[in-house]
Amino acid sequence: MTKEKHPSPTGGPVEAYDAVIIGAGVSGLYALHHLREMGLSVRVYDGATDVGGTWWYNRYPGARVDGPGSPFYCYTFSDELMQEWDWKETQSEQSDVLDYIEHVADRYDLRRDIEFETWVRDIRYDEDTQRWAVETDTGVRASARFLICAVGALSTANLPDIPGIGDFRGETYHTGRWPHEPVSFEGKRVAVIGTGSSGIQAMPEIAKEAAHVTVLQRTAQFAFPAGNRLLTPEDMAEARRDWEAVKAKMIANAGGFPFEMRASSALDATPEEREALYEKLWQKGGFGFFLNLYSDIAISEEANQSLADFVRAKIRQIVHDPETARKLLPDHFVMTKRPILENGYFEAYNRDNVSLIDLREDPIEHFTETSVVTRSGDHPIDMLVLATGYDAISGSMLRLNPQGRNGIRLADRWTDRFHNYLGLTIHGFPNLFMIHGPGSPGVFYNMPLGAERQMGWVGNLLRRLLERNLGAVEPSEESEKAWDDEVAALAGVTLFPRTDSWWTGANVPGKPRYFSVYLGGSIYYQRIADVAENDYPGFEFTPAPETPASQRA
Ligand code: NA7
Repeated sequence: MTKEKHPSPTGGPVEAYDAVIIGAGVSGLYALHHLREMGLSVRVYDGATDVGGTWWYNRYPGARVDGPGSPFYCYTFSDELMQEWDWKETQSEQSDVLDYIEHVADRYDLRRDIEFETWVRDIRYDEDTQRWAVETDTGVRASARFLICAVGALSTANLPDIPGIGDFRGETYHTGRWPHEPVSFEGKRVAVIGTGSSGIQAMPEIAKEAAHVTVLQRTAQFAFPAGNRLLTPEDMAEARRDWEAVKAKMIANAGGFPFEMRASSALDATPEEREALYEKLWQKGGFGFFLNLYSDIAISEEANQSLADFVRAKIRQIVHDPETARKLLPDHFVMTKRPILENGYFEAYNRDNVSLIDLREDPIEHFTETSVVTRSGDHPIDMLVLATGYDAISGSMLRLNPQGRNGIRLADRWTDRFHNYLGLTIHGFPNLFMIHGPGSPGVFYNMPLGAERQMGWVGNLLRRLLERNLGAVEPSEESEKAWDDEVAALAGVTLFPRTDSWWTGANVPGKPRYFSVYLGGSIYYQRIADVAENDYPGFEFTPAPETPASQRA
């Protein structure tokens, strides 16, 4: 199938494709590769100047993989790719991950179908032609039968609305929009707002150079030693030795990584046994900490408390000033906000040039041109780093301003819940597919592998449409409701919904407040495979209109 140009009813030319993909990050790149292999004409739009998505944007100092890490944060579709790419560290630096993604783009010649520096600002479905109209900020307009939204679960910056923040005249950076030019902290007084993964990674690096760093903390966090280490040639050889078996393990694992998880309960161990396990894992560091934990840490309050107490004791041990240590002690259930891997975060508070303001005791009142003013007084600063996170999971979808059948707006449908079916599709939005959207395992799963598996499923559904000459597919409202219940039931047995986090939408004022991630990646992939095998219950198919698709731009 080929790309065609047709005149647009409003003037400029409209480029017509079988599929448009929004986003050239980890998911969008795989989607492009997959749909190309199917023989479809595809165009990708991305606002950045190159591939990488979140790895292109997040260039703040200290940015690293903070998941299970290399070498398994990778695509699995190509054995050659695995064999030829050598990862340097277990917790790869941002630039290393970006190198890998760029290598994938080169190797599969992906850039030729990507239009960079092109923001999609509007997507509209036309029921008569069964096509999506895509409007961009550069004036490029496209039409496509299928729309793949690979827009990232963590890409719409959450900018705090604090009185006077716009008046501050010093340099201001959001960690997720970090400049490409080097940023110098030398001799500067820097305020960092936010103590999630980004703030906790960035602060110790900034403190090495800055005159002073003031951390403005809203919620104290549990953070664990990253245990980053170099990967040796032997490590890589071992990872590749039986790649087929490794892949099988990744597929079987709940999080998409080739690790065994401990099945036993913390409550079956004595306090001494628990302490010994936590200490062993703490000394080793890395995401393995969480994978090797007791299976009920995020389920049982008592089990949770045993780990929370252990980490709080560690914080007290590491941080010399008792008052600072007190402010750093988290009081939520451990693991129920995104667990954080740190590289010298707590130690950094022992430096003379780092201080902490607990916003619960001493809230920000406003900014001036040269300072941040909290209840206790004025703190002169030269630079403001906003490590304030994202309108996660749903924000990037809504930013596309989607309008489905009959002009229905996604913003109007997603006021109370992020209604969806299988975390992939939305009623009223035919032939639109989300990768890592709400209702999917998304951020709880190995992102490259998850993108491959979701796209594999989407590809099969598209094949069904094409082979049977069907025009469009969308889920029923009932199936969305049932899916929502399923997501809620899985979350309901855990402690996750009981803590305010970006997983529950609590970090963005006015957002629906519920835990919208499908817990249990392996169950999820079995579920969606079953739906495909049973001929797509929960979906409604519409016949293709008379006119051939190629003339329906
Ligand atoms: P996170 O994890 O959402 O962290 C954002 C931090 O910013 C967190 O400490 C927030 O406090 C804080 N925050 C947000 N808004 C404000 C305002 N208005 N005032 C003060 N503090 C605020 O984002 P990250 O970028 O660190 O990490 C995102 C993910 O990227 C991470 O989980 C990894 O998966 C990779 P809160 O906890 O909401 O009280």
